[in-house]
Amino acid sequence: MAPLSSLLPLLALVSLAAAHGAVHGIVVDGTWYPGWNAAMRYQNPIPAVAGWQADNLDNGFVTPSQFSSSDIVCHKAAKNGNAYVTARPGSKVTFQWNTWPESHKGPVFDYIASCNGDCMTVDKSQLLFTKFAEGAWISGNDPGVWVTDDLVKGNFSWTTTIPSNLAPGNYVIRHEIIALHAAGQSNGAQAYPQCINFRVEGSGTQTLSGGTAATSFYKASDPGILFNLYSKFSGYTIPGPPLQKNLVRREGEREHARDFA
Ligand SMILES: [Cu+2]
Repeated sequence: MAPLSSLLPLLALVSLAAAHGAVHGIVVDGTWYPGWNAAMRYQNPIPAVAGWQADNLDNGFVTPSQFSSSDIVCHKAAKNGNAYVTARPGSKVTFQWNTWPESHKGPVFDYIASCNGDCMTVDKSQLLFTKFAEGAWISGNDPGVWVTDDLVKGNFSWTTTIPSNLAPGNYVIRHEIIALHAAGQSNGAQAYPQCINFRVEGSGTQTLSGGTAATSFYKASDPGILFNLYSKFSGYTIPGPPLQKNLVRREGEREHARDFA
């Protein structure tokens, strides 16, 4: 039996990983697909799942000093997922986190990029992302009510919709929470990106154009990144590229944050 002293660091790692959370499942129109969880890297062979592999067993987040590094794309040292989630334009997609601490308030985003081929082999530095859903501050201050509170209340889940006329093809959806509980100090925000391979079927006609490399999304000095949650604020500037409403909004569709409430 191993001495207790040699087990303690391992226990600390496990509790940190559990405290932060990861997308351990994706539900599309009622069908469950496994996401990535860090324990899978110890399995042989590593299971083929649509969630991208990431080294997020340690502290579990990407800091602002790494926002221009490849780690911001799909989390730390991410490697392509080896399977696909199947969806259609208009599919309801739920990202199921295994847990999320209530203290980790902040914005939640969904971005999508075409793989222009196979997402299992695409070079992540070539992915150009379009933001198609977002939510952030809802009301109050110090710290106020945020969409992450709804995520926690909703059994750690976040539901979004595949763009309603999206052309068939292979896509990476990058779902992300940025936790702001320590963001009042420089380099204190915590990004938790999670990438998932999607195969979109159907007969949509809208292709993605433009898009932004994830390494250009955020700067450490952005007002929504360097932000004191524990102050008397009256608004919040959502970081990152603009939401592409033309991609996702059908006439009369409500804003995501309210949909989610
Ligand atoms: Cu944490």
